[in-house]
Amino acid sequence: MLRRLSRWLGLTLFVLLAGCADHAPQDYLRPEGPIAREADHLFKALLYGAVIPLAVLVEGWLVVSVIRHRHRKGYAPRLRTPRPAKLWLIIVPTMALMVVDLFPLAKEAPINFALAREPEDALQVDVYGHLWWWEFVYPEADVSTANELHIPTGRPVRLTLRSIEPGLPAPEGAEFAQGVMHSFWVPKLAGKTDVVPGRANKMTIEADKPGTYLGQCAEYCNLSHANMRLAAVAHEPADFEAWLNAQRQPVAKPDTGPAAEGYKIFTGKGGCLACHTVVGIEGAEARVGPNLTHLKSRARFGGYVFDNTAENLRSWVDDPSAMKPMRPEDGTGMPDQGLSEEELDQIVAFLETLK
Ligand code: HEC
Ligand SMILES: [Cu+2]
Repeated sequence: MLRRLSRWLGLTLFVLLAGCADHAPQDYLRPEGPIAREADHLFKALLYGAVIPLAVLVEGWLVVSVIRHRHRKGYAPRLRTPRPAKLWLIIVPTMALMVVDLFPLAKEAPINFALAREPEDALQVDVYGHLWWWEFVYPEADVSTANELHIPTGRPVRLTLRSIEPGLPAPEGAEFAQGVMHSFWVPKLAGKTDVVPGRANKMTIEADKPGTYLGQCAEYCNLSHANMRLAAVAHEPADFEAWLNAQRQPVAKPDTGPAAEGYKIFTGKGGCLACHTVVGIEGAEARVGPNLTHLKSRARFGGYVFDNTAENLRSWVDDPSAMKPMRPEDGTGMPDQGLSEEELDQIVAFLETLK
């Protein structure tokens, strides 16, 4: 009995201690920006003010009554609480919950939640949750990228989250032509916000310091949900402007060597133009898959899962579904374009020029 108990205790302790891990890139208990901090204050107030006291009260009551009545047979006795106390037990938590629920809705609430405010001077970014990757569009700069959301530090970034862009044609035969639900979550920068078909949900994120903040889709969205990660990359404002400027440059067409051959395949028999945008290549404007104009400026690809090496890119173009479960036959994900070994080398040589 004692042995079994200590085994369970050990296991519980182990799980609890795992929460103290130092290297936890998605630890929301260590906020790294004002929005996340505001949510953290609310969380801690509720945790210490309500959750822990209530748990101690209710669990304590339970334990005491179990011990006190342990010899009793049959059903547990009913708790005998005096009537007025019962009433307060209902009224007080109800009021507390109303305060917590309703105040964020009021514009000039005493506790002014940054979460509900439309910030001034925010950078606007449109976010689209695809199956299974994130598209980030900077409408003022006419730039778009995938899975890596670049932001300036010290400035709120207002995200408009949609599942599928209104009016954008869905891929032929797509099973999920209306889009599906996702949830955008970068734990150190903000709480999560659902991405819902037919809606444009808003949220604000902000980072104090430059760095890479990991996140992921937090709403089950079918096959490759677990492979739908992202990173928010925060730069000093000047560096951010430089990044934006670099993203705006069109690609130069390679003239010689395997890259030039790869360019021909990319724009021709490879069929890549049906799904990908490359600014600078005529007719490369499709947005079924990520914008590849500056593919190599990104650290990872395929939903921020794979290191952006030539080797990985080759395996990807060779057989995308072998690397990441997708169902191109149902219109979700990237199909195997049936290229030969030599063509694969050439197309990767071309992709490697997309700096
Ligand atoms: C039917 C549409 C379709 C075609 C055709 C297509 N792709 Fe894709 N591609 C996608 C989709 C969708 C993704 C995103 C998959 C994911 O991450 O879940 C993708 C992702 C990629 C990526 C990773 C980009 C990133 O940043 O994550 C590369 C590189 C790529 N495709 C190259 C190619 C090349 C080269 C061709 C032509 C040989 C091609 N694609 C043809 C749909 C397509
Ligand atoms: Cu998702």
